Order: sequence, then C-alpha cells, then structure tokens
Amino acid sequence: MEIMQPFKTEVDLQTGVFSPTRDIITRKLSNMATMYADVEAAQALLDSGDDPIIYEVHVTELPEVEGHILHCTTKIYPGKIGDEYFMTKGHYHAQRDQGEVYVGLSGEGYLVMQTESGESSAIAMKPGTAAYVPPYWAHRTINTGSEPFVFFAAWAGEAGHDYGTIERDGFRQLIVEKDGHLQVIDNPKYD
Ligand code: S6P
Ligand code: ZN
Repeated sequence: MEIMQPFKTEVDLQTGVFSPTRDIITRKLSNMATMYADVEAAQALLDSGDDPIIYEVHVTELPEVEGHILHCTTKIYPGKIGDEYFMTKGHYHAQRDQGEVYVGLSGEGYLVMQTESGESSAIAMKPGTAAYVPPYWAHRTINTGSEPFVFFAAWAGEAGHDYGTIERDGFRQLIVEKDGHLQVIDNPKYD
C-alpha cells in the first residue's frame, strides 16, 4: 500500500457537514420507494410530484481496501412514509465479517440490525451514543425525531456493501409511529 499523507476533516456536529467539502450522496424517496412498508403511500407522494430527500451522506474519498478506515456522516431528515419514519436503505457488508461504529451527533434515531441467522436488534441513539455494529449484522438507521438525525460512522476499507439482500428481503423489524407513539413492530412482509 502507498504511503498516504494524514489529513483532517472538520465535522459540523449539528448538520454533519464536512469541511473541506467532500462528496455528498443524496438519497431521495424515488431511490428507495419500494423499501417502505406502505408502498402505496410512497407512490402516492411521488405521483403528487413530491420526491423528498430522505438522507444525505458526506463521504471521505479513501481507497476501499484493507488497512484504510472509511468514515462519513449521515443526515436523515425528519418525516414519515405512511407510519414509517424516514430511514436509510440499510445493508450488510459484502464481507460479512466486518463491523462498524456509529456515533450519534445530533437529533435522535434508532439503529436496527439483524443477522442472516435470525437475530434482530433495535438500539436507540442520541448525541453521544456510540453504537457498535458487530460483524454479520445488517444495519439501517431511522430518524425518530422532529429534527435531522445526524451520526458519524467508521468502518474497514475492505468491508464493501451488499444492498441487494435488504432490497429483496427487507428488515424483520420496522420503526413506526402508531397512535402518536414510537413502536418497534414485526415487518408483516418479512418471511
Ligand atoms: C457504511 C455505513 C454508513 C451508511 C450510511 C447510509 O458502511 O453503514 O455510512 O452507508 O449511513 O446508509 P446506506 O444503507 O444507504 O449505506
Ligand atoms: Zn455499513
């Protein structure tokens, strides 16, 4: 591996914005409409001409190879599709034996995880929460508050991302608001 020069990034703890500016990945509803449990509600919003930004990821450009520590911030906007709060797509790492660390910076949310052998976990996050995604756990974050939910993530360069498994199967647990209360419920479409 080549010697790389050290560098730093200033992170706005409120917004997650990087300085100097790095690449930003923007995910709109149209990029993930079928991932919400209430697909009809998602489609109705899109048909009305509204395609809200669900989340943004500020990424450092580093080689995706063993030895490097990739890191980024994610900002999930507040909102719901049907009863389900705005969330990330979620993924397994392509190399399943690679974990990850999340640190809450602002707002509040949930980190939902699951394994391919049938385990599930839902962890509440707030500013200062360091949450660990162990190897083999798929992970998705959800904004359960009324302000943007912002967190920092760091993971191994060789981990890679498998989005297809979650796109096909979804998550076993959904984070929804029912009767004005947050609820962690079983996904009726998961089998
Ligand atoms: C990467 C890490 C996060 C997510 C980001 C967006 O391994 O877990 O940086 O990429 O929160 O979520 P997603 O599911 O669209 O990649
Ligand atoms: Zn990840």
